[in-house]
Amino acid sequence: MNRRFFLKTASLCGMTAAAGLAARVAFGQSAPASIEPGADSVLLVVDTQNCFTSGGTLAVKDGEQIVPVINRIGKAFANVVLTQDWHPRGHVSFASSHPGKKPFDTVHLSYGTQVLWPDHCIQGTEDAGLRQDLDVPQAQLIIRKGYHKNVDSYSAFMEADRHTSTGLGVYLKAHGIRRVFVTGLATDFCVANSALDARAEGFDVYVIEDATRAVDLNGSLAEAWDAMRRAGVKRIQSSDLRLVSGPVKS
Ligand code: VGL
Ligand code: ZN
Repeated sequence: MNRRFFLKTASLCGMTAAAGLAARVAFGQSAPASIEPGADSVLLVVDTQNCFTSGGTLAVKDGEQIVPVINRIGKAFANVVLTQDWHPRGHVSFASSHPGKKPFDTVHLSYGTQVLWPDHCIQGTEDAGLRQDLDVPQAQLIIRKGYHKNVDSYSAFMEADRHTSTGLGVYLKAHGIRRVFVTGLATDFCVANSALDARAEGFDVYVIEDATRAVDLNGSLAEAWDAMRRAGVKRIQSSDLRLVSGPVKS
């Protein structure tokens, strides 16, 4: 599977009070709603599309339940970036492109193991559209990914070949962003890979767990959380955010 669980475990010894709070948050224990998104923060809304929600071609269980959570917290972010999984017909990640294979089988490609999916999120179709109930009108950028026929891209930052950049890291840095708050679908694939790559590009990264839902294929969800923890991604809930009312200054 195209997961990259290689980053070193962070040391928990000798930490400051602030680091202690961060660690409690990272381990999902209760903490005051103390994380306040600011002008240095972006809300990344990953693949919140019809294809990944009820009635879609690759529906994630309860996927649509994240939309009201994203809409609520979105109001506290001046900076919002959306992504769309955006495949051409005959994409290499589709089981239908590999004779004899079925969805959720795997194949070996030049860049590693690829999970095969049902045909999904085909460019320009209603299925690939963003959820109509998603309400973050201030979103300033939509990154489309997975549009190269022979390369998949779970991550919003880097394609599965591990060297074709989407440009998102450079874009965020050019806008003074230091903290990335990740939401969307699916926790164990595009959300996790985006969070890991955001860390690799030097951002402070939070995954807002209740604003994500998972596929959970053969233990992929536990494995993804473990990799994110080891990489220093903070696992938080939307209730951990201190949402200032009114427009955020930037
Ligand atoms: C995704 C499987 C295939 C995702 C995209 O958005 O997590 N998962 N394509
Ligand atoms: Zn896809």
